[in-house]
Amino acid sequence: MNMSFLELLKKGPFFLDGGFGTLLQQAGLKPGEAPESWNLTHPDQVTAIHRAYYEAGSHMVACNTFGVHPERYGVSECEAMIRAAVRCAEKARKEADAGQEMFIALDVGPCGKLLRPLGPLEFEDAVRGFAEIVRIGAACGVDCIFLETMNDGAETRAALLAAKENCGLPVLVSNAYGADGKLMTGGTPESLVAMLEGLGADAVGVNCSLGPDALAPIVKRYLAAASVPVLMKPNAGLPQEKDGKTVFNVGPREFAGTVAALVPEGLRVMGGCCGTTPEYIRALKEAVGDTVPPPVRISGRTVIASRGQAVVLGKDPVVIGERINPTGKKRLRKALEDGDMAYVLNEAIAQEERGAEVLDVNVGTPGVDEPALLKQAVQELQAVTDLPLQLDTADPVAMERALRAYNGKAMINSVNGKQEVMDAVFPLVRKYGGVLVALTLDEEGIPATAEGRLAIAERILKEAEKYGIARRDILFDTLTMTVSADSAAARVTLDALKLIREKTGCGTVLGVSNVSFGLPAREVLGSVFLAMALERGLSAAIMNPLNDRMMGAVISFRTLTGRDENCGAYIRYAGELPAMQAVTPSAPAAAGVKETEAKGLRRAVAKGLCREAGRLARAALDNGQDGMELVREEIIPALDEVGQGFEAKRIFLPQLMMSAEAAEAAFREIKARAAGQAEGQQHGTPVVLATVKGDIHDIGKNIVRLLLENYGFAVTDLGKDVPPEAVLEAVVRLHAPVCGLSALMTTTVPAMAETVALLHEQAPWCRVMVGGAVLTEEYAREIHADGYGKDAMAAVRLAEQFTRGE
Ligand code: B12
Repeated sequence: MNMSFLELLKKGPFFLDGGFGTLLQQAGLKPGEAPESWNLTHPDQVTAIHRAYYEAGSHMVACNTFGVHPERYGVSECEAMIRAAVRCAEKARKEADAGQEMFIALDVGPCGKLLRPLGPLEFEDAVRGFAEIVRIGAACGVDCIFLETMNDGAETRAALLAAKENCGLPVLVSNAYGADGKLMTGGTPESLVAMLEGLGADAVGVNCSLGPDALAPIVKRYLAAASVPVLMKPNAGLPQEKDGKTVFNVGPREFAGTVAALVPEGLRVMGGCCGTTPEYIRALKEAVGDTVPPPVRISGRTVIASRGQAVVLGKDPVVIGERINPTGKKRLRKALEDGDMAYVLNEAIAQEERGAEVLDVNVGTPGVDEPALLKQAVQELQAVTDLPLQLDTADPVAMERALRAYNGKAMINSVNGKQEVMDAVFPLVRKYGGVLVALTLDEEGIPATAEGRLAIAERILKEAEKYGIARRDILFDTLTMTVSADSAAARVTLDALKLIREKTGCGTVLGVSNVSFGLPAREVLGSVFLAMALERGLSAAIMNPLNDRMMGAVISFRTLTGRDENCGAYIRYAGELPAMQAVTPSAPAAAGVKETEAKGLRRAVAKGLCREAGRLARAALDNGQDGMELVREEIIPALDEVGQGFEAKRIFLPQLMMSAEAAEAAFREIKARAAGQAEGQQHGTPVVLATVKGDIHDIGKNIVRLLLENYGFAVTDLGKDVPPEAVLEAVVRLHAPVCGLSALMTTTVPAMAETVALLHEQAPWCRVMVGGAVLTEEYAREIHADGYGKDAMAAVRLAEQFTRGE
C-alpha cells in the first residue's frame, strides 16, 4: 500500500482534497464550534464531505483532525476524535463511486503555541505532543501523515521529526507563506526545502494563506530547489466579508487554470484549501487532463540552511567563521569554562558583521559538559544570528543533541575514513540531514600523497551511499598541515583538493589557518595559501573573517574571477577598510579594542544580546552615566533601528523579540539603580498606568513608570493588554487623580479611545494622559485625552500639572 502511494505521488498528477471548514459550516457547524468535534457528533456529515471529494477525483483526503492536538485536548479525547475521524474517511472510501486509488491522511496542523525563543513551548515538548497524535493516527491505519498550514519552521521540524520517529508512514509537509514569500518566523522556500528534505519529508509544498496566483511564484521556488514531489493547496483567493459571510474571490475554473498551468513545470500533487469545494477539485482534474508532470528532478546543489537563509556551496566561495573554536584561544576557553555565553554570541555577531556566511561552533574543551554546552550554544546562537551553523564536534552524543536543537540543515564537522567514526556519524546525517565535512584520514593516519587522500574520499562516499546520503551532501577536507614542519605539506593538500574535486565531483572545504602555524606574519602566508586553494576550486574556507588580509583574499578572488559585477563588492570593501582597521567590531575583549559601554549597549540591544546588554548597562552606570540618558541615547535608538528593519522585512520576529529582551535586561539594571536613588522622595500621589487592550508593548510604559516613581508618584502598573474595565476598576479603587495609557500599534489605538471614554464617563476626577510611538498630539486630542506625552519626561510633567489641578 505504502509503495503504491509513494509511487503514485512521485508519478503525478496526484489530487488532494479541498477545503473542509466551509463545507462543515454549510452543513451546520456553528461559529466557535470545534470542527473536529463533529467526528463524534455528526459523523455522517463528515463522511459525506470526504465522499464528495473522492467522487470529485481526490486520490487522498485529509481526516478532520487539523485541530486535534494535546495542547488543546486530553490524550484520550484526541484518541477518540482521531479514531472517529479515520472511521469517517474509511466509510467514505468504501462508499465512494470513484475510479482512482483512494488514500487517507492524518491531518496535522500547528499546535497553537510558539516554540522557544518565540514562545513558551520547548522543542522536545512540541515533538512529544505531535508524537502522541502520530502514534494514534498510525494505529488507526491511515496511509500517510499530512503536516499542513505550518507557519513556523521550528514547529514544522518538531512535527516532522515526531512523525518520522513514531511511524513508518510517508510524510507530506505543507507550509503557509505570507505575501512576502516568507513564513511568519522568516523561513524561505529554499531554507524550508533544505531542512525538510534533510529530515526525510516525502513531499514538500505550500497551502492556505494565499490564492493560486500569489502562491505560484513560491511553488516555482520549491520546484527549483526540491528533489522530492512538490505539492500545492491554495485558497480560493482571498477571503472577504459579504453580508456577514466569508466569501472567496477565485472561482473553480480560474483556480484550476492557474494550478494546472504549473503541472508542466513539475507540480504533481495538488488540491485546494480554504474556500475550495469538490467543484474546484473536479475543475482542477479537468484542467490538468492528460498532462503529466516531468519526472522529479534531483537537485545537484549542496545547500545548508538556517531558519531563514539557504547557502549554496560550490558556486561562490563561502566563508565559514572559525572564531567559535577554543583551539589555541585562551579567552574563549575561559568563557566556555565559565559558561559565559555572552562572549560566544559576541564572537558570532562580530564575524557576521565582517562577512562570515556560516559559523563554525566548537565548544569542546576539557572540563565542560560538551553535549549540554553545544546544545545551549546552538540554541542561543540561533536566537541572535540567522547564519547557518557548522556543528563541530568529535562527540556523537554532542552532535546529536546539537542537530536536534538546530533549526535548519546544518553543516556537520566532521566524519573521516575511520570505520568507527563513520558508523557513529552517518546514521545521524541520515536521520537529521546535513552537509558533511569529511576529512581524508583513516585508521592509518593522513596519507602523504594526494592519491592516498582520494582513496579515502572514495571509501567514505561508498560507505555513505549505504545510508542513502547523497553525494551532494558531502564535502571533503584534504587537511591543511603546517608548512613549517613539512615543506611539501601545502602542495599535497592543494593537489588532493583538485584531484578530489575532479574525480568525485564533490565540493571541498579547508581550515586554512593551520598552514602558517609556527611562522611569523601568519596571515601573509595564509592569504596566499587561501588564494591558491580558491583557484583550485575550494567551495568553503574555515577562516577568521576579522582578518582583513584573509577576507581581502576572498573578496579579491571573487572580483578577479568575474563574480563581482563592476567590482562593486571590492570597492565597498576597500572603502570600509580604514574604518575597520580603526575599530574592530568584535567582542571588546576578544579583539582587544575597547568600545565605550554605552555604544556597546546600543549594539547589544540592536543585536539582541541579552546578558551583554545587562552587563554593559551596569558598567555604564558604574562609570557614572545617567540611566535615563542611556535609555534616550542608546536603548531607544537601537529599538528604532530594529523596528525599521522589521518594517522593511530585513528582520523577523525572533530577532525583534531578542532585541526587546536585551532592552529589558538593560532596563532592569537602570531600574534597580534608580530604585536605590529614589528612596525618601515619595509624595505618594497615585497614578494608574497600563498598556491598552490588545497591545503587549510595554518597554516604553515601563520607562514612564520608572521616571514617575523617581519623581515620587505611587504608580500602580496594571501591565500590558489591559481591558478598559480593569483600568477603570483600579482608578476607582485608588481614587487616582492621574492615569497613563500606552499604545504602540495603529490597531490598538481604538482600545485606547475606548478606555479614555470609559474613564471620563465613570471616573470624571481622573485626568488621562496618553503616549506611545504611534500617537500624536492631534490624535490624543481627537480621542479626548487630557494630555499627550512624547516621552517619559513629558509624562512626569503632565502628572505634576494634573496633580496641581492645572
Ligand atoms: C520591541 C518591539 C516589540 C516587542 C515588544 C516587547 C515588549 N515587552 O514591549 C515584541 C517583539 C513582543 C513585539 C511584538 C509585536 N510588534 Co512590535 N515593536 C517593537 C519595537 C521594535 C520597539 C518598541 C519599543 O519598545 N520602543 C522603545 C520605547 C521606549 O518607545 P515607546 O514605546 O514609544 O515609549 C516612549 C514614548 O512613546 C513614551 N510613552 C510610551 N508610553 C507612554 C505612556 C504615556 C502615558 C506617556 C505620557 C508616554 C508614553 O515614552 C516612552 C519613553 O520615551 C517597535 C518599533 C519602534 N521603533 O517603535 C515595534 C512595533 C511597535 N511593533 C509592531 C508590530 C506590528 C508588532 C507585532 C504585531 C508583530 C507580529 N507580527 O507579531 C507584535 C504585536 C503584538 C501585540 N499584540 O502587541 C509595529 C507596529 C506597527 C503599527 N504602526 O501598528 C512596530 C512599529 C514595528 C514596525 N515598524 O512594524 N514588538
